[in-house]
Amino acid sequence: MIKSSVIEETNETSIAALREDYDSLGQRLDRRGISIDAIKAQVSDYGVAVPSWGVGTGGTRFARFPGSGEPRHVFDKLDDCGVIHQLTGATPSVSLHIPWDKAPADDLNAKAEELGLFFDAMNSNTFQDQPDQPQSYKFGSLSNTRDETRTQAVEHNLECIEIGKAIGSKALTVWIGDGSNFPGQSNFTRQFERYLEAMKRIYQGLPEDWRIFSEHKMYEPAFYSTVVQDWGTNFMIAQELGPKAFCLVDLGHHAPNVNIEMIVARLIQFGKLGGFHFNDSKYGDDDLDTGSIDPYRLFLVFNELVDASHRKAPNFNPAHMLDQSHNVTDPIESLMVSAMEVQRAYAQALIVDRPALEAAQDGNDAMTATTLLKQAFRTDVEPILAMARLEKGSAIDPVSAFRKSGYRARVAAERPAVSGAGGGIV
Ligand SMILES: [Mn+2]
Repeated sequence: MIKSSVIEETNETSIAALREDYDSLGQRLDRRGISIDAIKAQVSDYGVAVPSWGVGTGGTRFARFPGSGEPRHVFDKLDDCGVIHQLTGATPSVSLHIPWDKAPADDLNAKAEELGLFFDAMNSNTFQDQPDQPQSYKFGSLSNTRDETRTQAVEHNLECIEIGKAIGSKALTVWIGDGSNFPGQSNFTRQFERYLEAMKRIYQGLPEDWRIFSEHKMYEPAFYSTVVQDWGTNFMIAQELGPKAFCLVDLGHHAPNVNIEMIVARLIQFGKLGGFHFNDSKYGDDDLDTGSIDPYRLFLVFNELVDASHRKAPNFNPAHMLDQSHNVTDPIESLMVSAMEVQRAYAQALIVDRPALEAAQDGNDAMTATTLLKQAFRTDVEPILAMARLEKGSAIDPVSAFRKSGYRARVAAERPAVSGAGGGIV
C-alpha cells in the first residue's frame, strides 16, 4: 500500500483550488436545482470492480511487451488492486479468474480483508487448455460435440462456484470462445442446443442467492460464427435458464456504431441486465481504456442506468466491472483513470434534468431533449469526483500520487519481469 503521508502531501498542493472549484460548481448546479452534496454522496457510494487480470500488462496476438513490476500471482494482483482502491476510493472489489487466480480461500480472504477489498463475480475459463486437463477446448467447451469435453467444462464452472462461495462472491460470469471458423463446420442449432444443455447443468449448481451472467461477444477467437454472439442470443440464454440468469454487456463486444445504450435499455426493460464489462473501442474489441475514445457513449449508457434506477425498474441490480487490456500504459494508472471515467459518466447522468427530459420527450421536442443530455455531459464534474476522493482519504489526483509514491519501482525490485503470454482478456 501507499503511505498516507504521500497522499496527504500530494493533496495539500491542490486542496485550496479544489474547494474553490467545488463551491463554484455547487453554485452552478444550485441554479439548476441540484444539490452538489447529494450528487457527491451518490458518486462516493459508487464502486466498480477491477478484474484481477487487468493489473498485468496485456498484449495482442502479435506481441506482449511486459511492464516492470508485474504481479507474479493473485496476491501481488490484490496488492495492486488495493493501491487502485486506496488512491481512487472507487474500486472496492476484485473479480477473480479461475484457474489463473487459484489459491486457498483462507489466504484470499485474509489478503482481501487486509486491503479493504471484497470479491466480485467469479470468471471461469474454458477458452484455453490448462496443462493438466484431459479434454481439449480446441473445438469448443460448453458446446463441444464430445460429451466428455462438455462435462469437463461444466465441472470447471461448478468448481468456480465452489471457490466463489468460500470467498463471498455471489455471481459467476461465463464467457466462452466457442464458435466456428468455416461455413458448414458446425450446425448452428445443434451447437446452441449443446451449449444450453451444459449451461443448465451449471445453473442447477448455482446457490439460491447467486446469479449467473452470460457474456456475448460478436467474434474472436472464432471468426466465422460465435455461439453467444450478440445480445439477442444472450437474452434467449437468460430466459431459457431461469430467474437467476442475466446478460452481461461488455461494451467492446459489439460491431462499431451499434447502439449499446439501447441494448442496455431493452435488457433493463425485461429484467435481464446482469452487468457490465467497461472498456472502449475504435474498430472492434479493442479493449482500450474506458472512456478514452467515446465518453459520450459511456454517459448515454449511464443515462439509461440512472433512468432505470429512478423508475425503480424490477430486477435491476447490475454488476459493474472494468475489462480492458493495457499494452502501453502502467495498468494501475489505466485502471485508476478508467474507474474515474465510469464515475464521471455516472455523475453526469445524475445531473440530467429528468422531469424536463421527460416533458421534452412527451412533447416531441427533440432539440430540447438532446440539449438536456448535452448540458449534463458538458458539465465538468471533476470537482465532485475529486472531493469525494479527498473525503475518503484518497487522492485528489490519483495518478500524481501514484507516481510520487514510488510504488512501481518498489514492487519491481521484488517482482522479477514476466515474459511470454499473459494478461488474458475475457
Ligand atoms: Mn469481458
